[in-house]
Formats: sequence, structure tokens, C-alpha cells
Amino acid sequence: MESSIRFSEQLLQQFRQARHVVVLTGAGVSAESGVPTFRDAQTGLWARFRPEELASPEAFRRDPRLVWEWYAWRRDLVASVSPNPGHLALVELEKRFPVFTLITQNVDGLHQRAGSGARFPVIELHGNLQRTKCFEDGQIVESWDENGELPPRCPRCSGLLRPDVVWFGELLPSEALDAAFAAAGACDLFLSVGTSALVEPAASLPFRALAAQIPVVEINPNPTPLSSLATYVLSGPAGELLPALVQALWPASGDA
Ligand code: BJW
Repeated sequence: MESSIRFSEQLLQQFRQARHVVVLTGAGVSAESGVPTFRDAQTGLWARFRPEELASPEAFRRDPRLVWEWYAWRRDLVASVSPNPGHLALVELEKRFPVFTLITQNVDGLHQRAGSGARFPVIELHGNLQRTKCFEDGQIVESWDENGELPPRCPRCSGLLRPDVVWFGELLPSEALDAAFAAAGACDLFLSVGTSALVEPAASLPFRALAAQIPVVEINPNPTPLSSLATYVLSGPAGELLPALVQALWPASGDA
């Protein structure tokens, strides 16, 4: 079906000429799958808490069970939803460019479930909800004794277990971060999709591209600190704009 969304010819030309496209995604890309964004008000059981106050080593030290249960709830939620048309359009983009780098701040694994990463690995800046590690030494743990204790304990050292995600005040995985900054400074086109562009160091990635005179496209229904500096701002939901972009670039490719 033809989309009614129109893009400027200049923007479409930037895509047609690009050899290396970088996309940075945030929680907004999963919103249409039913995963609440990080800075949305929480609902139900978790309405009393702000995510910023749960995603830190201090919060975990203060109340490890609360933080473990929040992540367990989110793991279950993510398992119950599916990738949306925005995720699928990014899979299509990966197929179309000689080099494509998908950098995500999301820990939900929905890009990989959609099929991203087949040609170029998805760079996960903030880890992944599905992995668990020891709070004491950071070693990944695959299995543990399910004796009802929450959080469970590390089978090696009896330390508490935690999700393998990056909390405030923690360092991002250096290999992923280096690869992300290298790609941002060396691509032909940079897209920032569904992120509030508030959390560092990920928020600096589009600015690395801009500093290298690389055009930056922002896709977001709401303005962010990047909006006034981005080369193009496409205001709307990723699940509509990304498939429409694929359709505009490659009309024969179906509804992607
Ligand atoms: C849609 C949509 C639709 C809705 N379609 N869009 C420099 C200056 C100031 C502070 C710092 C700094 N450097 C470091 C810091 C400290 C801190 C930081 O950045 N703080 C700021 C908040 C001020 N950073 C860190 O601590 C980082 N570590 C670090 O830098 O270590 C070295 C260091 C430490 C301390 C001091 C100095 C240096 C680590 C950051 C780790 C972030 N971790 C989290 C949690 C991960 C695990 C989990 O998920 O629980 O990552 S926090 C949270 O924010 C999560 C997200 O990945 C991240 C970004 O959020 P995102 O994705 O942008 O989501 P939202 O909700 O904010 O926005 C959603 C957007 O979608 C909105 O714009 C909507 O409009 C839009 N949207 N529907 C498209 N349908």
C-alpha cells in the first residue's frame, strides 16, 4: 500500500547516495510494540517508582529485591510483545546499504528478534535484559539455584545477581562504545530514532556525526535537545515514518 507520508527529495537523495548509514535507537522505537519508554510514567505495580531511581547501583544496594523484580517484570513484558513495523523497516535498511551500523540503547533485544544483525552486529550500548551477571565481579552467569531467594545468588561467589545492563554511573562496554563513536564519525548519514537524547554518552553520538559534517536525521514525535541542530527532523512515530521511508526509497519493496 502506498504511504501518504512525503519526504523531501533532498532527504531521499542523502539516503540514495549513502554508502554507510548509522542508526541510533532509543526506547521510542519499541513504544509501538507496547514497551513503555524509559521516561514515560510507569503504570500499575510500578507507578510509584521513577525508572531513573531504579536503574542505579545505589538503588540495587538499597533494595536489591525491588530492582530485581522490576527487571523480572520488564523481561516478562518484553517476552510477551513483538517487534513492530519500525524494527522491521530497520532490518530492511540493513539489507540495502553497503555498510550499516545499528546502535541501540535498548536492552529489550527486539531489534535482533526482528532480524537486525544478520549482516552487521547490533551494537548494544546499555546491555541486554536477558543476560544476568554477578553484582560483585561482573561475570556473566548462565544458571543459578532457584531456591526462591530474590535476587538469586551467584553460584561461584554467592554474590547477588543482577541484569547485565548499564546503570547510571556505570561505564558502558568499551568495545561497543568505541565502535559506536567510530561509526558515527565515519558514516554518510546518521539517524537518531526514538531517543530523548538526554543520556550520555549515547546522546553525544549524533553530535560526533554533525561535527564531521555528516547529515543527521531525527525521528521522534516530540522535540529533543538534538532537534534544533539536526539536519532533518521527521516528527512522528518510528513505526510509521521508518516503513514510509523504506517505501519511498524502494517502492517495489512492499510494505516493509
Ligand atoms: C518515540 C515514540 C515513537 C515515544 N516513535 N519515538 C555528561 C553530562 C551530564 C551527565 C553525564 C554526562 N556523562 C555521564 C553522565 C551521567 C549519566 C547521564 O547521562 N545522566 C543524564 C541523565 C544527565 N550517564 C551515565 O551515568 C552513563 N555512564 C557513564 O557515562 O559513565 C561514566 C560517567 C559516570 C558518571 C559521571 C560521568 C561519567 C550510563 C548511562 C546508562 C543509562 N542506562 C539506562 C538504563 C539501562 C537499563 C534499563 O533499561 O533499565 O539506559 S537509563 C535509560 O536512559 C536507559 C535508556 O537506554 C536511556 C536512554 O533513554 P531513551 O532510550 O532515550 O528513552 P526515553 O524514555 O528517555 O525517551 C524515549 C523517546 O522516544 C522520547 O523522546 C519520546 O518522545 C520518543 N518516542 N514514542 C519514536 N512511537
